[in-house]
Amino acid sequence: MTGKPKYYLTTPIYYTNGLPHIGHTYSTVVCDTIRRYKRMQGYDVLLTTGTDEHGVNVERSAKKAGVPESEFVAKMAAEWRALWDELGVQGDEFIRTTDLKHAHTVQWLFKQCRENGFVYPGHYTGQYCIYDNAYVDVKPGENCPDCGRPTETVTEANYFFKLSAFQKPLLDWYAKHPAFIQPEARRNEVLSFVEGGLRDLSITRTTIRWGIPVPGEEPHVFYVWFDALTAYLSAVGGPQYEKTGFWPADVHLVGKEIIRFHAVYWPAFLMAAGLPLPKQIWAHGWLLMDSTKMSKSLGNVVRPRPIVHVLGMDALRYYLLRETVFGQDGNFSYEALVQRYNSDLANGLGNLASRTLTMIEKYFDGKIPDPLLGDKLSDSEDQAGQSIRQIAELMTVSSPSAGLAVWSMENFHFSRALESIWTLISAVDTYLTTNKPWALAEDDTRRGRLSRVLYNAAEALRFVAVLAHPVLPESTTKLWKQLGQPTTLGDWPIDQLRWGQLMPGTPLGKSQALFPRIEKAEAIERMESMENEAQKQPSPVTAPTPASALAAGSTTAASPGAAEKIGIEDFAKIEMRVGQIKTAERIVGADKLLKLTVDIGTEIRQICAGIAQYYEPEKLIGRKVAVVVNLAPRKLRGVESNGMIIAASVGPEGRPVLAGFPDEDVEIGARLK
Ligand code: ME8
Repeated sequence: MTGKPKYYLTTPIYYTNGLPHIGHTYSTVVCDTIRRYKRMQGYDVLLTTGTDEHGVNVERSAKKAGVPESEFVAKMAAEWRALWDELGVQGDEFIRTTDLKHAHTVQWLFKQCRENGFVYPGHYTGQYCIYDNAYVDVKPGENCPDCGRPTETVTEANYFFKLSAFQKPLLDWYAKHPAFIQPEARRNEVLSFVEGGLRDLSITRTTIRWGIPVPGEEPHVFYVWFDALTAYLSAVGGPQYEKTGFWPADVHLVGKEIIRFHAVYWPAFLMAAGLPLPKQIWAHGWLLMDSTKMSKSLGNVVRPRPIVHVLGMDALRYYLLRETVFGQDGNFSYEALVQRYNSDLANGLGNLASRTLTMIEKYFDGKIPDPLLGDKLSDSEDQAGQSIRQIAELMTVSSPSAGLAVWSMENFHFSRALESIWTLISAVDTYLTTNKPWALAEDDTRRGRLSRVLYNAAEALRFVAVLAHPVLPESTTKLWKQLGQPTTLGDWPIDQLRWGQLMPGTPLGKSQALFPRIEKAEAIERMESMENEAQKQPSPVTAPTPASALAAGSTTAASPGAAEKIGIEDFAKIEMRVGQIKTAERIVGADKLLKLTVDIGTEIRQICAGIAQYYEPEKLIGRKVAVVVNLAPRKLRGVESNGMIIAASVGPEGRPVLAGFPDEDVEIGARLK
């Protein structure tokens, strides 16, 4: 046990009848951000995520896949876990509702509720939505009001939980804990639901086989919400929760459609068992696709993996937190995602870091300059430098005025926190443009000023690295190392961030592009084709293969997440041949693309290549290149491209250098293996 204060937060426990989409990613990334932020504040943080593996849906999906339920859920849970790893999510505890310790906790909680007189046997008939695993308030023959699918009339013997007994205790609790349900709109919704009266709940089933057995009452198994919600407690010791010290939870973060289960049922179950209640339930909005909720049952989903492969995990994390005001619904589009990537990450943070560090490398031999180095000129106080310092320092103040980074993060205003960090970035950009360090460097008598300007810019970058770390763990860690910082950024005490802690003379680390710029149409094309590939996967237990990532062309420097290994059989799927460029011309309106015709031995192909800024078209004619010939044809800026020319991506800006065959005059059409 550490002496640090504890902080426990949870994502929902996701259903395993499908693979994660970016709606799930959203909740999980938000939790991971909070986790990292709280850790930097000195808390001993525990983040629980996991999978909800029981119920009719899983029974059916497993049957469809032709495997036993236990095998099906094990594979699916592994997929969910792997994805969270790829997104940099630091889940401390991955709880599966098929874990033995969870079954014990559910059975124990039931026993407590029963002994306290809140459970009784009965019969229940109702309209049941098997897709949402819930009885719904509709007449026979009517569809589910939430997902629009048909409902089924179900009558069964089961155990009831006396939810009706908790109307007053719950209302009293909400009144005494006004921040219990967030945001305000959801609180009001729950209050009016409870004020309208509560019906007792059926908490066991005899119609389902795949569930946790009610001890001594077989064939009863637990109803999915009594089972699923209890996972939050199983993760922290179950009946022995006092020993771990993590219960009650600080925050259960959920999507708004499951607020009622969390803010009404869950506290009632806990009250009935005499257990402490969580401190807060936070219900965020939905990510929409064309104004409709993205959901597994509707099939209108976008998966995170193609985005991570093409733009990197931080790009997705940034977009999710920056684009939508936390609590409200937000729209997802590839267009807006790449736009944000290029404007805020590549041109904003990435460009500022590379400008500043390159100049320190060049003018100060790669060591952080000394801001107090004297000037021979009677240089007046560096007013602009002072104001950069002020902007940076304000970010760290825990006060609501001006939406500052730390305060906003503390209050889960993620988009405002990022917005304020980006005001610092653009202030430093302007600062460099106004002070022109490259011009100061020409004049030896201005060395003191040059030193101050670059120190200020580097120190501001250090602030950005610390403040943005919870959202952008991967790139800020790179930046931290480039600034020559030996400490672990994730453990850095955010509340102790002060101007001037960057030590002059510190040698910079190795420089590395944080966010290489990417051509919008091409990036969208790649993500969409990977997504299409993924949708075609035969079984839900089979993840998109790395080969599909390659075929979609995601092997450039802009693929920081593409570190998975592939088997030789995957590599063999890619057919690469020697081609010879016959014609090359520029494309009007696409300044990065060249339209080429390439002889690949068996035919002449039209291929577009993003090399226009680095190669003169006329000099390419006759050149032999490596071509991926079995890539599905696609349109780049409206021009059909039937294949891909291989090029190395060099330097921070990802300059393409064509792969070639300098040693020998190789035959056109020869296969590369
Ligand atoms: O409901 N936008 O699991 P689930 C934003 N097993 N968030 C979304 C989203 C979207 N379009 N789609 C899903 C369950 N989510 C139960 C939970 S908890 C004890 C049991 C997120 O797989 C959001 O957090 O359907 C939502 O509440 C959750 O995924 C639902 O995941």
